[in-house]
Amino acid sequence: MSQNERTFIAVKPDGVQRGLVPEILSRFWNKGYKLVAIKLTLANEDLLREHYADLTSKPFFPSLLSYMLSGPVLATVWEGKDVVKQGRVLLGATNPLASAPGTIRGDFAVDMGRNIIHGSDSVESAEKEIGLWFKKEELVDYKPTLTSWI
Ligand code: RTP
Repeated sequence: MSQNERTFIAVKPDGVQRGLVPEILSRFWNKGYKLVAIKLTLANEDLLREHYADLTSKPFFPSLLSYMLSGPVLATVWEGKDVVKQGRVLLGATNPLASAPGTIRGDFAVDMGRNIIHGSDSVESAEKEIGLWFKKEELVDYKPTLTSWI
């Protein structure tokens, strides 16, 4: 845990196409996290194979791959206290059947294969994922006035 912890959050292609980007950004912003990097991008297979390296042998991997390649992804990095764990709380459970109302997946998703958003599950995964999706110079270093009040 640290004040400057960072996490990687990606709005998946269904979340982008459904116009949920502003809603999702505002949930992280309003919670008190600082946006450090953001870009709309088309993933490619090599990137996704690295991102989901622990899932490549799973039976659902081919459909996960085509889902993630089906449209643009909004890749973001957020910074703040406990942002990895708190980010997962904001997302809700992976399976929308188990995700509570009030969470992003609980409010907007019905299908595990279209669950709108990804969030790093540990500080180590966050570091790996940020490095995969962003170049160092795309991470912006600044001091927002807001965070001193949180
Ligand atoms: P994410 O990486 O997207 O935040 O999801 P997660 O850690 O909560 O879940 P993980 O087990 O890493 O799975 C990654 C994504 O794969 C899809 N999935 N489909 N049985 C299935 O059909 C299945 N299981 C997982 C989901 O899109 C999940 O978010």
